Amino acid sequence: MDIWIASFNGGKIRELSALIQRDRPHWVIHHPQEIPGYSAPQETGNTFEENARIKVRSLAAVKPGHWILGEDSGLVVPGLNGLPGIHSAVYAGPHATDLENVNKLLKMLHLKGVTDRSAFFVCVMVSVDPQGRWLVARGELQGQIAMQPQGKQGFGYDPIFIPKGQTQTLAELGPIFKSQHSHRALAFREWLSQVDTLPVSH
Ligand code: ITT
Repeated sequence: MDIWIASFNGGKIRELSALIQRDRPHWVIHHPQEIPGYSAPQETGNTFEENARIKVRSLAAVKPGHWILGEDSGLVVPGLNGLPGIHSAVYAGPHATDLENVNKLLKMLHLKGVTDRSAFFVCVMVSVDPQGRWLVARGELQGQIAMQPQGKQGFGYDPIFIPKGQTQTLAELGPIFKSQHSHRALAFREWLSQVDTLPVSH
C-alpha cells in the first residue's frame, strides 16, 4: 500500500521511513515535498495530538483516499514547567535551528538554576486511512538533559538527551538505539498494532 508521511522534518522522515521499511517493507512511502505548492499547516493546537491531527488533516485534504501518517513530538522538561513541549521545534524562535534550540534549553536550565534535569520525549502518531478511520498512538522516552551536547547523530535535542539507564546521549547512541527505544519507535509500534486490528488486509 501507499502511505504519505505528513512531515517536513528530515530527521523524522528518515526515522519513520526506516521504521516502515523495517516492519512493512512492501509499503510505498511518499512525502509532501512531492506535492508542488503544498506547505506545512500552522500548528495551532494546544496538545501533541491536536497538532498531529492538524498535519494529517491538511495533507488528507490534498491526498484524499490515501493512508496519511503524521506525528507531533517534542521534549518535555518538568523543571522548565513542561517547556519546550509542543513548542520544541520553535523554542528559540520561528525559524530556529536545532543548535539554537539546544543552546536555549541549556541556557534556560542554567539561568533558572534548575537542578532536576529529568525530561522526556513524547511522540503522538496519528493516521487516517482511505476509509476515513483515524488512529492515535503515543510513545514516551524518559531520560535527562546532559550538561553539554555530545554526539553527532540524529537531530533536534538528541545531542543533549540521555535516555534512562544509559550514559550516552541519543546523538551518541545512534539510529539503531532510537529505532528500538525512542518515543517515535514506541508510538509506531503501538500504531502498527492498531493498524493490524483493522478489518482489512494491508
Ligand atoms: P513537522 O511538523 O513537519 O513534522 P517539526 O520539526 O515542526 O516537523 P514538530 O512540530 O513535531 O515537528 O516538532 C518536533 C520537535 O521536537 C523537533 O523539531 C525536535 O526539535 C524535537 N524532537 C522531536 N523528536 C525528536 C527526536 O527524536 N530527537 C530529537 N529531537 C526531537
